[in-house]
Amino acid sequence: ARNNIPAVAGYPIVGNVFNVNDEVPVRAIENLADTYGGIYKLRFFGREIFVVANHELLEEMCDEKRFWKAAGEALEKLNRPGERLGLFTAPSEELPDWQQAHRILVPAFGPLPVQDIFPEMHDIATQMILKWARQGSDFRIPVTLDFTRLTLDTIALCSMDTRFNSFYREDMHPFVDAMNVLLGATSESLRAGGIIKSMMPWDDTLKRVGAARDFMDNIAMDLVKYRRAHPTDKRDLLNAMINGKDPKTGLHMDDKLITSNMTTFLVAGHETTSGLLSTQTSRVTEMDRSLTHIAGFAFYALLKNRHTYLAAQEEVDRVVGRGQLTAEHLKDLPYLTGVLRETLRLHPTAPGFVRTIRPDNPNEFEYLAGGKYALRRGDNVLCAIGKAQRDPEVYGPDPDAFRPERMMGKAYEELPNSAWQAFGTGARACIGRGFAWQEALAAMAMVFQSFELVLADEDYQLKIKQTLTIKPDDFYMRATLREGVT
Ligand code: MNH
Repeated sequence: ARNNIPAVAGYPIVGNVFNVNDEVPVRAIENLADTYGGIYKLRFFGREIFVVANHELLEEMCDEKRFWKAAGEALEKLNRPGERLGLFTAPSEELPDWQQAHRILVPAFGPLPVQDIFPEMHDIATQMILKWARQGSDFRIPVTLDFTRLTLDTIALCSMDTRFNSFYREDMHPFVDAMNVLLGATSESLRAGGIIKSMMPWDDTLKRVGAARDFMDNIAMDLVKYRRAHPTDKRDLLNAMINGKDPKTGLHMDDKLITSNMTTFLVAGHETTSGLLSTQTSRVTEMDRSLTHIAGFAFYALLKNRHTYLAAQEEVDRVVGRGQLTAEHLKDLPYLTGVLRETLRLHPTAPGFVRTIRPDNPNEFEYLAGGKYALRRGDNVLCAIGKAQRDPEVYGPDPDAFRPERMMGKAYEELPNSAWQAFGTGARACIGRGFAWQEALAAMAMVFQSFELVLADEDYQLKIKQTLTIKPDDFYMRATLREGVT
């Protein structure tokens, strides 16, 4: 049954390296499902990786009794030998480092602590609003950059009471540059060019990545040291890690483990959320045509999107009005919530995760689709959620259309469990989900309160850039203050 899984035709030795050698590798992987179906097999230099790209099989892969997370090729590249492992890239939840950090941090990311930091999120979003207002309606807002500023400054302020002040500088905080070196090289190393380059004796990628890692770790380590020297009683993530005791072992996290999780939050906590915000805003007048495959569909989507823009604005005006946004308002924004869910359905900013047979599962083989396919212990399966979340079996005849309504109320509740997996699943699911949700909803509501938005380039087609996560590229809009906003 393992041989029933179709293999993508490739070349000797390199295998399928060139099949995914796309500007956006995950897009190439999603597109292969149109030819090979909901499960298929890729080979890179003799190493096999399975891809699951429909909802039914994804449901099985999300079964915690049979499978669990494998860090996989991309994430494992982010670890350095001998280093303490942050939550995200830890190869297994059996590792003591993962368990300790998980037990201490899950409560710190709970609903109440997240609500406590609403004022900090509001503060940073206000900086962005003021900047846009000052720049005036002719200014081309570099959307992805400004949302990167927003989410980076927010995670830095909320997690360790530090201001990166990204809205007050032209360039990005050097942390972002270092992070881009790291993520860029990681993505690159999975592509044909990168693989071949890494075989060259003069290739300095590892050295550059190492330097970038040192730089990021030093920023985080300085923050930990500073906090130890200047204790506060703030209920932020840094204090949670410094003061928190593992309920099971009674132990504190040491500085190295705190540092590596701090770096993890700074990376995981802003790339994904900024991508979410900027991609969702692109729906204002445009729809992702590169993904729909149906050229004429864009026109329909265009009209559809104008309607969703107006509906979102109407909800904000009705629920929040012109006064100051509070954390309570966020519970009463079902349409905006649907907008964010629908955005992450079409453009999951963390576009996939890897699953494998659990070590405590006694079976050597796991069978899928009632025995039709088999996976063997050690096989890695990339769950291509960007494709599975567009499965017509679940989302009907228009899975590529942007329709927030299907992500609201009863329609949303009745979706099968794994129909929407943008935050992952099981013990290794996103720890920052509530954090990201509050941040994204608040920023979106505040932008709608203050501005009328248009595309800066009327005929802009969404371009996607992938550096591990996906984000829109070259996307600019203009913002005009709405009447009565002061
Ligand atoms: Mn986040 C894991 C998506 C925001 C911190 N995150 C995951 C996973 C997905 C994910 C998917 C599971 C990956 C896997 O199975 O390999 N995360 C998102 C998205 C957003 C997001 C789409 C925003 C939108 N994440 C955040 C924020 C933070 C954060 C904000 C921190 C402040 N995420 C994490 C951490 C993990 C994770 C830490 C790893 C959890 C673990 O394995 O224990």
